[in-house]
Amino acid sequence: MASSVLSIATQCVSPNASSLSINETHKGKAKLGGSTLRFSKSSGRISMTVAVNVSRFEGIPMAPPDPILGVSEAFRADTNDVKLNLGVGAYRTEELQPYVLNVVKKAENLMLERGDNKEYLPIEGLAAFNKATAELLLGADNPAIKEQRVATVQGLSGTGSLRLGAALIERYFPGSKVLISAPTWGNHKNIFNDARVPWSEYRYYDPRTVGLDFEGMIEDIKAAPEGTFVLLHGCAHNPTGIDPTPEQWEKIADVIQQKNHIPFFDVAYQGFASGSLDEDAASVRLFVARGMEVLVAQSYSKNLGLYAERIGAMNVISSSSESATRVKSQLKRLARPMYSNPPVHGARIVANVVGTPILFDEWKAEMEMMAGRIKNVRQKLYDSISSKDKSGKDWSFILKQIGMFSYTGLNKNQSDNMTNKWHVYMTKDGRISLAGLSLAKCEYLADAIIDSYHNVS
Ligand code: PLA
Repeated sequence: MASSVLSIATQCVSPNASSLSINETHKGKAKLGGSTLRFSKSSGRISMTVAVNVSRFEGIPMAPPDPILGVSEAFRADTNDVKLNLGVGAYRTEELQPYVLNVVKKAENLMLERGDNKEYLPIEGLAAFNKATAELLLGADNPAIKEQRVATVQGLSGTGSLRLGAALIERYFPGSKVLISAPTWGNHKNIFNDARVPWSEYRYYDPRTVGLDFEGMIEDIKAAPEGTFVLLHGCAHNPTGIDPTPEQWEKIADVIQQKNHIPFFDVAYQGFASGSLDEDAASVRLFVARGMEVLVAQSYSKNLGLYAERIGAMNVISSSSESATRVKSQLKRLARPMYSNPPVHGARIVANVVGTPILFDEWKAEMEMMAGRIKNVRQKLYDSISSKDKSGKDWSFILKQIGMFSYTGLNKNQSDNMTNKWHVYMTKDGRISLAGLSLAKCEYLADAIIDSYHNVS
C-alpha cells in the first residue's frame, strides 16, 4: 500500500523535549495504530511526520462500466439460469456457446505443423496478411492494388485500426473534423476523443420510420466544411442494422466527392451482413472505383470469429503510389510508440485462410452458415413477437434490419426492465445482438420485449 505523508509537527520547543539524541542527525520510526510516525532531526530541529494509508490515486474517480463490454460483466455476475447475453456482438451457436470456426482450427494446425516462429513482425505487420486483407476488401484485381495506391498496415483489430487512422488525422489534418452517424457504435466517439480529433454527428436513424433518414444524412454531409472526414459503416450499420441501398450509396458518394470530403469506412462485418464477402464490400469498392481517396479500417473479429486475436487492418487508398508509400511510412511511425508491432497469430490465420483456396471456400461456407443462423433467429423472433402481441404494433422493422443486431426501439427504462425483470442483458440504447440468441429462446425474448414495450414507459 502506498503511504502519504502527513506532517504533524515541524518544530520542537526545546531540543530536550525530544527523547531522541540531539547530537547528531537522527532518524527514527514508531508505530501508532495503523500509521507510522517518522522522526527526523538535524540542527536541533525535530520534525515528525505521520505516514497514513492514503492512496496517491485518491483523486482518480471510478470510471463507469463500458456500455457494451460492461454488459458482459453484469451478465457473468447474474446467477439466474434463464439469463441471456444479447449485449456484445459475439456469435454463439444454437446452444449459445462461443464458436471457433473449423477453418481457423485447420489454419492453426497448419501453423503448428510448419513450426512457425514467434519473432517480432515488422511494424506494418505480416506481409502475407496485408496483401490478403487489401485484396479481400477491394477485390484482387482492383486497379488501386495493381497501381500500388493502397497503404495497408496490420492493426489491433477494428478498434486499433480505427485508432491508428484517427492518429493519422490528428497529426496530418489538424483541426479537421470527423462526421459520425447518429447513432453509431459507442466506441467511435471514444476513439476520436482520445485521439483528440473533433467530431460531430450526421443524421442517420429516423425513429418515426425506424429506417434511414437519408435526406437528413445528405443535408448534414453537404453542410460540413470541405475536407471533412465522413465515417461510414461499410455494411451492417451498428447499432441500427440499417444500410443505405446501392442507389443511396451512389448519392452519398456524389455529395462526398462534390464537397471534397474524405470517406473513412469502418468495415467490421464484411461477409456477416449478407453472407457474401464481395457484396458486403460493395460500398467501399464503389468509392474506390470513382477514384476517391478512402480510409478503411477492417476487423476479423466477427467474420472469422477472431475476437480475442485482435486482428484487423488500416488501409489508406490514395491517388498515387508515392503518397501511399509516404502514408504507410507515417502509419508505421504512429504505430511504433503505441504498440511497436502487431501480434502474429491472428495475422497468420487470416493469411492462411485467405491464401489457401480450399480453406477460403470453407470459410465462405461457414460465414454463410453463421449469417444464416442469425437470419433464422431474426425471422423466428419476428414471428414470435407478431403472433403474441395483439396491440397492432408493426414489428416488421426487425426483418428489415441486417447484420448481427436488432435495434428494438426500447428506451433506457424498457431496456433496464429487460435486464432486471427478464435477465436479458442488452445495451441501454435498445440494441440486441441476435448472434447471442437461439431459436429456442425466441419465445422467451418475445415475451420480455412485449412486456417491456407495453408496460414500461
Ligand atoms: N466497428 C464496429 C462498427 C463494431 O461494431 C466493432 C465491434 C468494432 C469496430 C471493433 O471490433 P474489434 O476491435 O473487435 O475488431 N463491436 C462489438 C464489440 C461487436 C465491441 O463493442 O467492442 C459490439 O458489440 O458492438
